[in-house]
Amino acid sequence: MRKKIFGGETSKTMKKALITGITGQDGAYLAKLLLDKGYRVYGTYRRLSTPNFWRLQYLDIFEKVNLIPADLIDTASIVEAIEISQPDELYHLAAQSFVGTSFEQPIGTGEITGLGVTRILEAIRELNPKIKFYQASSSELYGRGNSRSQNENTPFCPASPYAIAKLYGYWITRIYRQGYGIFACNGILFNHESPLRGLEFVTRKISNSVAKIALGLQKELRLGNLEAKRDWGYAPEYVESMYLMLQKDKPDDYVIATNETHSVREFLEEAFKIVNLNWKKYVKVDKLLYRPLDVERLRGDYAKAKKELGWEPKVKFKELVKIMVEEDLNRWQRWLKGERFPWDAINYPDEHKILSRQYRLDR
Ligand code: NAP
Ligand code: G4F
Repeated sequence: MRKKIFGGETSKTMKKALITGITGQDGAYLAKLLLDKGYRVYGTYRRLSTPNFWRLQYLDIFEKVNLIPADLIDTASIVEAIEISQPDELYHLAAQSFVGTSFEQPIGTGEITGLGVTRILEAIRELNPKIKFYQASSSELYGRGNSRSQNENTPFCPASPYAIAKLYGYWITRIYRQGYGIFACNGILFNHESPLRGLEFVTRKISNSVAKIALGLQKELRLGNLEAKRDWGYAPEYVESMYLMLQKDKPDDYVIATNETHSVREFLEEAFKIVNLNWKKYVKVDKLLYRPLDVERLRGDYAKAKKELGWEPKVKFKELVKIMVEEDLNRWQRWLKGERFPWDAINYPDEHKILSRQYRLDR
């Protein structure tokens, strides 16, 4: 892997970016965007027993990015990643990003998603305070607050170990900006989805299951809280806002959203409509999939991003559902015909085989 790092000359004018979490949904899309803009792109990945580069392969950029092993709990590896890549811009996307898991692993989530941000900011302060820094903040910060829509001035009310870790990340980013003059921005991104979304998140769980049910590969779909409402946008558009924030003259924080809110139930209806099936025949609500606390409703007001970054969403709810269901349908059809390609769904276990603390308590 290291061979790739030293494999190419960097011209003096070529901008360099380091992306933590390049193997994730946003990391992959952002890497593609920056490569298209002429950046030399470095990305950190975790050593796993089985490599996890399918998203980079899917976007056909695996050979174009430079990979550096690093873990957010290991400061030395972060320092090394910065020393090797010497970035102009650092996009910090790596995190334990699943809210459900944060209830199972609250301490690990705090370490990785919260303290991990300080490890990176400290490394920047020590090594090169001129590096521009993007922090992947989240609409989960607003949690169970009662505003009808949320903007940069709305009070936070986090409702999960994930959200409180992100709140820490948000504030430490502001503290390094104000205290040390580091160019550090928070992108407060509302939920954004795509065919590269992880299978545990509700949108992709639905699109993948709908495709399998339509093809006779799955009988039912078990879900938790259908009444939760989210502001869902399209991930490739959202990563563009990250880039735009780091091109400004001054660092600031921005809400990125669509200003629409839809329930999980509405997502289901739309998704099953695409394959001409009635969702009620296939979906079972499973109390075991409810979270100890859930965020009821999110809707983001992106007026500041529109005014100052010139950013606005183009893909809205119905089109997003269509993109996701059609792509999962297409993948399963190709797979059944014998085609082989980089993909996550084929190795994903049935959720009933995953025994969590919640399952044990209820049984
Ligand atoms: P994702 O697909 O889950 O990707 C997370 C990335 O973090 C993966 O590359 C993962 O590596 C890496 N990672 C996890 N633990 C790590 C550790 N201990 N050390 C180093 N790397 C680690 O998440 P995403 O949807 O792209 O989201 C990107 C960021 O935006 C996250 O910080 C997330 O919390 C935040 N965010 C996401 C949304 C959204 O709707 N997508 C909204 C707001 C904020 P592996 O591939 O090895 O697991
Ligand atoms: O898809 P979700 O797991 O996403 P959630 O919790 O909103 O978090 C995502 O968005 C955040 C931004 O607001 C990010 F910061 C975070 O990293 C992540 O990307 O769940 C959405 C809703 C929840 O209310 C959940 O209770 O769907 C509900 N839901 C109902 N049944 C389910 C299920 N969620 C999942 N994952 N699985 C279910 O079976």
